[in-house]
Amino acid sequence: MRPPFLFSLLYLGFASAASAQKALPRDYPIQPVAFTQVHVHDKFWAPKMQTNADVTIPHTLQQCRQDGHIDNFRRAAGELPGDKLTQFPFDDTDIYKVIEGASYAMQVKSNPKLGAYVDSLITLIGKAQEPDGYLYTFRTVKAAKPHEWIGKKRWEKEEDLSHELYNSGHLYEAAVAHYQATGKKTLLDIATKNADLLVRDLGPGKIEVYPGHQVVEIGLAKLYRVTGKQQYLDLAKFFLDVRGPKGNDYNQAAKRVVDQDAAVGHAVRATYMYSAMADVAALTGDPSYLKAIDAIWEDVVNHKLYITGGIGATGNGEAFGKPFELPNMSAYAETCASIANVYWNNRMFLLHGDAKYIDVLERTLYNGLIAGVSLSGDHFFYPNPLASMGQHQRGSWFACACCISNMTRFMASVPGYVYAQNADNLYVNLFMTSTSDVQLPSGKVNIEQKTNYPWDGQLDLAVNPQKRQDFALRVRIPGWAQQQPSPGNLYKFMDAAPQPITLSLNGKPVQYTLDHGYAVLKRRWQKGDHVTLSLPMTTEKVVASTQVKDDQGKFALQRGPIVYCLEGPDNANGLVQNITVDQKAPVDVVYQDAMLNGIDVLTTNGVSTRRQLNSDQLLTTPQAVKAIPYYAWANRGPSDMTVWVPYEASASKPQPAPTVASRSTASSSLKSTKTLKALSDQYDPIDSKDANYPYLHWWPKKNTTEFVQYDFAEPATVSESKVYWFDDGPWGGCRIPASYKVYYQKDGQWVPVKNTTPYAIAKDQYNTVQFEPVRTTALKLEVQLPTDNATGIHEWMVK
Ligand code: FUB
Ligand code: ZN
Repeated sequence: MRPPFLFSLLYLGFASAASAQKALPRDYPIQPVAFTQVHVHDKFWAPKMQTNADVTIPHTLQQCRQDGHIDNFRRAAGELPGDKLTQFPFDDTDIYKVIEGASYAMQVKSNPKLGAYVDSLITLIGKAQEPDGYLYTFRTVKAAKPHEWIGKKRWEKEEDLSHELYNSGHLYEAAVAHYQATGKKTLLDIATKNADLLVRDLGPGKIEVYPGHQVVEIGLAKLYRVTGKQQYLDLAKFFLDVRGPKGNDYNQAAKRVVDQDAAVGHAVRATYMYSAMADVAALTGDPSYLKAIDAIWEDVVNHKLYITGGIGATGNGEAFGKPFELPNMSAYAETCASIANVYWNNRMFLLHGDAKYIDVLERTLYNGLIAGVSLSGDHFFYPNPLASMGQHQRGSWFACACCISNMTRFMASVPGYVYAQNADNLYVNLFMTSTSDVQLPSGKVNIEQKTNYPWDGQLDLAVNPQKRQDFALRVRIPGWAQQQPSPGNLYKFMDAAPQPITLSLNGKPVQYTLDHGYAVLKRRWQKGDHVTLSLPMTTEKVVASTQVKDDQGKFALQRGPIVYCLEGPDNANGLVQNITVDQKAPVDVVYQDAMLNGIDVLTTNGVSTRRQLNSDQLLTTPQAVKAIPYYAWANRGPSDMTVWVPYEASASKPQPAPTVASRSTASSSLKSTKTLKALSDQYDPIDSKDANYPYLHWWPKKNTTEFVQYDFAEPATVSESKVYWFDDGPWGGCRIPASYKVYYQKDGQWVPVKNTTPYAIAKDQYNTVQFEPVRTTALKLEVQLPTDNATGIHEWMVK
C-alpha cells in the first residue's frame, strides 16, 4: 500500500500537547509521534541531548548575553540607552531559537531555573515589541546610522536582506514550542500579535513582498495549527505564491515556486522553503507544490547531496552548486542546511510515506548534522568540510551564530523523528533505545526499543498494546542495508553483495515484503509481542558517481548509517591526505569505549607516499590506517582529515619533499598564524579561486601593503620566486594584487632583489620572477593590495 497523499484527515497532533492543537480540516496524512512521547535512553543520543541541555543551551544564552543579542532587545524596550546594535539584523532569531531549544529540553527534563530565565526573556521580548505588533529590534532601536540592510520603511528591503520576516518566522516557531512545553501563552501572544500585523500589512492587494530568507512560512503553518486561524495559513501560502519569476536564484525567486524543479541558491533559504511547500500542500490540500518539491528532491539526491547528508556545496552565496559539484575541502555544507534537510525530508516522508526520505534524513542526522557540534557541546562548525589540512576548527561562537542556535533547538527534538503514525499504521523510522506510548485509533500501544545502534544492527522491539488490537507495524529497512547507500544514483557500494536481513516475531523469522522501504507486520497484537530485526552491519566502501570529480579514485567507508573519515591523530605522522588503501583491503572494526565518547573504530592497511628532493620517484611506506566516525572529527585539535580515501595512487596527495620554503619559518603581516602552512604545502590549486586547499588571505583589508616572509633553516642561495595568488572574484573579496616585490635580507636590512624577468601578475597560474642569485637567510614578498580588494596566496615557492 502506498500511503496516499490524503487531505481529509483530522490533525492528530502532538500527543502530549494535543490540547495545544486545533482540529484542522486537513494536514499531513502521516503524523509524527511527538518527541515528548518518545523517551530516549540510549548510549548515543541520550548523552548528546543531555549535553545540549546542560552545555549548549546555557553556552548559547551566555554568548547571546555577551555578544549583545539580549541588549538589542533591552534597547528596543527602552531599558538600555544608546543605539548600539549587534552585527546582523537577524540576530534576534538566536534568542528565539534558543528559547525553542530550551522549551523542547524542558519538556524532556524540567528545569525551573531555565524556565524562569526564559520567562524573563519573553517579558523583555514583549517590551521590545511595538504597539502594533511589529518586532524587529534593528528598526525599533532607531539607530542614528541604521544598518544598510533594513531600509527606511518596514518591509522595504524584505525581499533583499532585511530579514524582518525571517525574524518573525523563528519567533513563531519558538512561541509554539514554548506554548506546547509550558501551556503558557506569553510568547504565543507576542507571536500572534506580530502575525496579525503581518496579516494586516502583507498579502494580495496589500504590500506584496516575498520573504528574502524563508522560514516565516513554516512558522505561520505552526501558528495556524495551534490557533486554527485561517489567515495565517493563507499568508503562508501567499508568501510562496508571490515568489518569482522576477527574482534570482539566490533566494529561489527566479521562477514561481510551483515551476521550480532544481535546488538552487542559498541552501538554508531553499530547504526551509521546500519544507514550507510541503506544509502548505498538506494543510491546504493544494497538490500543485508537490510536483516541484518531488522534482527538487530528485535533483538533490541525484546531483547535490554529500555522502555525509550535507547540502549546499559552495560558500559563494552559501548555496547549492551545479550538479555533481561536491568539492570536499571547500565543502560548505552549512550546519543549518543539514538541519533544514532533516526538516524537509521528514516532511516528504509525512506526505509520501516512503522510507527513502528517512534514509536521507538518517544519513544527514548521523553525519553532517551532528558534526556541527563538538562532543563537549560548546564548539561549532558552520561549514562542514569533508577534508581538511588542519585549517578547519570548531569555534565557540560566530558573529553570525545561526548554526549554533539552530543546533540548540534541533538536538532537543531528535526523539520526534523515531516514530510516525497514519490511522492504524505505526512507522518505526529510527532506531534508538527508548520507551514510547503511541495512541492509535485502535488503542494505546507501548513500544520499547532496545538496540546498540548505530554500532550494532540488532533491534529488539517490545510491542505492548493496552488490549489485543489490530494495526500494522511498519519497520523501516534502511537503504544502506539493501546495498543502496542513498536514494538516487550519486553513490553506490563497491561490493554490492546482498546481506541477509532477518525479521522475527516472537522468536520466529517472518517472511515480509517491502512496501515503500518498510517491512509490514499487520496482525492482532497483544501484550508481550516481540519483534527483532537484524540488520547487516558490514563495513562498506562507497564510491561516488564518475561525474563527481573530487571523489574519483576514492572510496568512503560506511558502517550502518555512520560515514567514516581518516583523521590525523589516528594515523602516522598526523597525515591522511597521502594515504592510499587498496579497494580490496579488509577492514576490521573494534568498539572503543574510551575514545571520543565511545565509537566503533575501523582499521585497515594502506600505504603512505612522500616526495623526495631531486627525484620524481615517490617513497612508499606501508602503514596501518584507522578511521573514526566523521561526526567525531576535530575533537582533538586541528588536524588532517579526509572522508574520501584514495584507492588509486593518483588520487592521493604525497607528503611534500622538504624544500627551502617548507623548511623555513613562515611569518606574515597577518595576526593569525593559522594559514601560514598553506604557503609551502606544495598543493597546486586548480585555479586561483580554488578553495579546496588552504590559502592565506588578507580579507577584508584593501589598499594596504602587506608581506609574507620565509626565514630559512640555514643560509641558502636563491634566484627564483614562484607565487600562486588566491583570487575568488567575482563573489569573494580577494583579487590578484596591484603589485608585489621580492626582498632579501642582507646585514639585517631588507634589500630588493635584482629581477632579471618582469614581475608579471596573472590569475590561475604561478607567477615566476627570476633574479640575480643572492645568498641569504630570509626572503620577503611585499604585496600591495588592490584599491578595493584584498589578496591571498595559495603557494609561494623559492629556488
Ligand atoms: O541569513 C540568516 C542566516 O545566516 C542563514 O540562514 C545562514 O546561511 C547565514 O547566512
Ligand atoms: Zn547556519
